[in-house]
Amino acid sequence: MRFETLSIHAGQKPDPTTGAVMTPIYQTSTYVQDGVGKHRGYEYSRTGNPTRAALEACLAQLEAGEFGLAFSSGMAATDTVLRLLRPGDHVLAGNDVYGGTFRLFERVLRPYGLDFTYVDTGDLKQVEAALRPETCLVWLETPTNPWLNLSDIAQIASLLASRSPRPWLAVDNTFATPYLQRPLELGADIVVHSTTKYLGGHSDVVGGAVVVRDPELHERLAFLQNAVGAVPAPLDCFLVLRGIKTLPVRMDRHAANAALLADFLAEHPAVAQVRYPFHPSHPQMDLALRQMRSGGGMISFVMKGGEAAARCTAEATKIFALAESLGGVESLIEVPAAMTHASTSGSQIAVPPGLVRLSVGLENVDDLLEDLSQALAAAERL
Ligand code: P1T
Repeated sequence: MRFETLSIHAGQKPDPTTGAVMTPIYQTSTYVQDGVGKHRGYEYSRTGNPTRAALEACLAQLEAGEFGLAFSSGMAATDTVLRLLRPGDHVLAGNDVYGGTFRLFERVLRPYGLDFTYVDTGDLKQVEAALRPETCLVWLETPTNPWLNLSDIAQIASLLASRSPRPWLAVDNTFATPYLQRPLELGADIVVHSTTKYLGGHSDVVGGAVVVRDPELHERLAFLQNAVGAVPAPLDCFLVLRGIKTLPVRMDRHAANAALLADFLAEHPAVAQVRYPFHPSHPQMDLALRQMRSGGGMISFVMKGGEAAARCTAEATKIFALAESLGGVESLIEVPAAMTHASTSGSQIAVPPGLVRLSVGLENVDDLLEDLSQALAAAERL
C-alpha cells in the first residue's frame, strides 16, 4: 500500500466485537485473565494496550520500520532511546537541536555519566573527526529546530557502517514526518518523533514515538518502555491515530503555504536571512531536494532589527498565534531564543535573539501573507 492509504489504514481494522470502524479507546488499566498467567495478549496497560498497539503498528509501517513504540511525549521517547547507553558511552549530536533535547542531554544525562559532543552534522568531516571508539550513538535532527539545517542521512549511515563497533544512527524526524523523509530507508537505525507535532497535527495532544527495524533493538526498547513507564494514555493514542489519517494532505498544504511565505520573507526589507529547505537561498537545497519530498511547514528568519524587531513581529501577528510547539493546522510564531530554545542560552548551540520561527498552518495563504506583512511593518516602525 502507498503512503496515503497506509496513513488511514495501517495498524487498524474494524473492531472484531462491534465492527466499529474507528479503533476504540480502550480506556482500561488492566485485563481479566482466564487463568493465572493465562491472558489474551494484554495484562496491564503500561505493558500494552490495544489502542496503543494500533498506533505503534501504524507508526512502524509509515516509517518503513518493523516495530513502533509510543510514548507520553517526544522527550520521553528520546530519554528511552538514551537509556540504551551506559555511563562512559559517548553521543555525537547535531549542534542545532530542540532546546529540550539539549537540556535532557546536558542537565539530566551528562550527570549520569554520558558524554555528548555537538558538531555541525551537515558536514561529514566534522562528524568523522568527532567520532570516538566509545561513540555509541549519533543523534541527528534533520531539518533542525530551529535553523532548518540538514544532514545527509545516507552519507552518515555509510560512514558509520565502516566503524567497529558501529554506533547507532538515530534521526529525530519530527519536522519532516515520514511523508517527507524516510530515515530508516536511508540507513538510520532509530527514528524518533514528537507526535505532538505533525503526526497529531491538531495541537491537542502531547506524545512521542520510536520506530526501529532490528528485533533485538526493539526488545531492548520495549523492555525500557515498560520498565521506565513513560507510556501514552489510550485517548492520546487515539488522537494521534486520527491525526495521522490526514498527514499527507496536511503536509502538502503546509508545504505549499510555507513555500510562498518563504519567497515573501526572502524579499522583505526587514528580513536579513530566511531558512526554508526548498528555498533557493538555503545552502543545502540540493540535499533537501534529494532527501525530502517537500520543504515542509517550518520557516525561520533573522530580523535585521535584531531582538526588538523579532519580539515585535511575534507579538504583532493576529492570525499566527504566539506560542511554542508546531505542526498543528493553525499557524504559530515564536522567538526561539526566549521560548523553545531558552535552555540553550549561553551554550555552544545558543540561537540569536533576532531569530523568528514560524509553523505555517493550513489557513488561506493570502491571510497569512497579509498578517505577516502587517507584523513586519510594525517591526519596521520601531
Ligand atoms: O514536546 P515533546 O512532545 O516532548 O517533544 C520534544 C521535541 C523533540 N524533538 C523535536 C524536534 C521537537 O521540536 C520537540 C518539541 N519541540 C517544541 C515544543 C518546539 O516548539 O520546538
